[in-house]
Amino acid sequence: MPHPHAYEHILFTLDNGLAHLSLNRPAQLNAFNSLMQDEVRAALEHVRGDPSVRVLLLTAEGRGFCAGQDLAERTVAPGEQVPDLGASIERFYNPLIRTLTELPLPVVCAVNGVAAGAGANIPLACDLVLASRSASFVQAFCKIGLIPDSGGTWMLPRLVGMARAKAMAMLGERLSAEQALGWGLIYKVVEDTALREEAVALARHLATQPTLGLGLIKQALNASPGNGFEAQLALERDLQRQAGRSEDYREGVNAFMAKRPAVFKGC
Ligand code: T3D
Repeated sequence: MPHPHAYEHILFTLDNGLAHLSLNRPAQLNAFNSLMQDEVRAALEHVRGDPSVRVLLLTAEGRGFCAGQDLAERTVAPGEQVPDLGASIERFYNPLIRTLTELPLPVVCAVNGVAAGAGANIPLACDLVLASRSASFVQAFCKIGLIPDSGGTWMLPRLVGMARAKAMAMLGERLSAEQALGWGLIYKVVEDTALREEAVALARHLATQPTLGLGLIKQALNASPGNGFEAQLALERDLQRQAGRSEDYREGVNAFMAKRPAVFKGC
């Protein structure tokens, strides 16, 4: 039985190594208000601290994936002090992106609809991103005088090249799921009605795989853009040394030689 946790603005279950976090403010297209931020932070802390978790699936309820920061929390009456957006980024968005990229396990993201502002960049910090055919990606920040955050200015030029990154960031046009696939932002486009099922199946598969090794693959690939060739070769050596000491490596080799399916424990 999945183990449900009681939250107001997210759904969070743990089931056989799969942690499933679904954003749940559909009427606001899952925009982040402070309570949803607190709940996402708490759920991710649980994921980080629970050694039985072997994969995280991030998705959302309703017709949208996430519309970024809830702008209803950002209206300022004349004479009122403007909120410190740097503090907001430091408190929630940056730690969220760091957590997703540093979790030593695969993070699957199923983008079920429009993804805007921070909501468009959060998937880019995940490892395997599926999007429904009707999903779209909008770097909406420029429309309200802001800059792409949540790692957007780092990820976008690396994924799509500087020319497209600047157009996305300065025009804030909607990018369809097909375009996002063609531009290298996501892994796969799935029919709307099949997205949830396919994402869960992918996550369940990953939950049976050598988690420690997958975490090291993620670490190596995430380090690659910041490393020179020699540094990356040295990192591969060090991480392979670690992988080679895992129980799952021994099991993988034994199972291969015995011509039987491997049974991985994740360590
Ligand atoms: O502030 C900080 O802490 C700094 C960090 C910032 C990070 C950020 O994410 S800044 C960027 C914030 N997000 C946006 O600017 C996106 C705003 N939303 C939109 O541009 C559009 O809603 C969408 C392109 C996402 C979708 O358009 P559409 O036409 O499909 O839907 P809609 O009708 O605009 O929205 C549906 C409802 O969701 C609507 O409410 P209503 O009229 O039905 O009661 C709309 O107000 C609400 N909604 C959508 N986005 C937000 C939102 N409510 C609050 N905050 C939102 N971001």
